Amino acid sequence: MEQVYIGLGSNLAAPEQQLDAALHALAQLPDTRLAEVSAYYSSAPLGPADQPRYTNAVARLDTQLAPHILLDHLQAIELQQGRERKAERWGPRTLDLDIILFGERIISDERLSVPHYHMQARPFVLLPLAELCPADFQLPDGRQLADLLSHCPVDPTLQRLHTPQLSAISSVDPDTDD
Ligand code: A4P
Ligand code: MG
Repeated sequence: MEQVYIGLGSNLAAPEQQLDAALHALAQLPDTRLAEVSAYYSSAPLGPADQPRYTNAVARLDTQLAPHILLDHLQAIELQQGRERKAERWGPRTLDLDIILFGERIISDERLSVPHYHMQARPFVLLPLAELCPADFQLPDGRQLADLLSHCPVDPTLQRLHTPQLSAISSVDPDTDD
C-alpha cells in the first residue's frame, strides 16, 4: 500500500456536491481505501478571474494501484462528472482530480508530474494537505511541507468550510435515485 494525496477542485455545477460525489467515487476504486479527507476550502480563482470561486480539498488514499492506472481512474471520474477538457488553461471545470503526492515516488513523464508541479504556489492545496500530514512531513524530493507553507503566498480569499464525514461519503450512492 502506498499513501497517495489527491487534490480535488471544482467551480461549476454545485462544487461542494461535485467534491462529495468525487469522494464517493474514490472510495469505490479497486485495491484502494479512502483513508482521510481534509476540510473543504473556498477561494477565488487562480488564473482567469471571470469564473466562479473554487471549492478544493485534499484526500488521502491507501492504494495498491500503479500511478498511471490511478490517473486513468481519476480521469474517468472527472469525465463521469461532466468534465470537458478545454484548451483554456486554468479555466472553469466541474471536477479536477490531481495527484499531489504518490508515496515516496518522483515521477516525470509525458502523463504525470509528481509531486504536483504547482503545489508550492497554491494555498488551496497546501493548507488542506497540511491537515492530513504530521508537522515535520517531508516530500520525496526533500522539501519540508512546513517550508512550502511558510513561503506560499497568502490568499486573503481562502475560507475553510466544513469537513465531510467519511462514513456518510461511503454509504451514500449519488447514482441511485432513492
Ligand atoms: N498530469 C501531469 N501531472 C499530473 C498529476 N500530478 N495529476 C497531466 C494529474 N494529472 C497530471 O490535466 C492535464 C494533464 O496533466 C493530464 O492529462 C495529466 O496527464 P487536466 O486536468 O486536463 O488539465 P488542468 O487541470 O486544466 O491543468 P492546468 O491547466 O494545469 O490546470 P490546474 O493547474 O489544475 O488549474 N483556482 C482555485 N482557487 N482553485 C483551483 O482548484 N484550479 C485551476 C486549474 C485554476 N484555478 C484554480 C484552481
Ligand atoms: Mg488536473
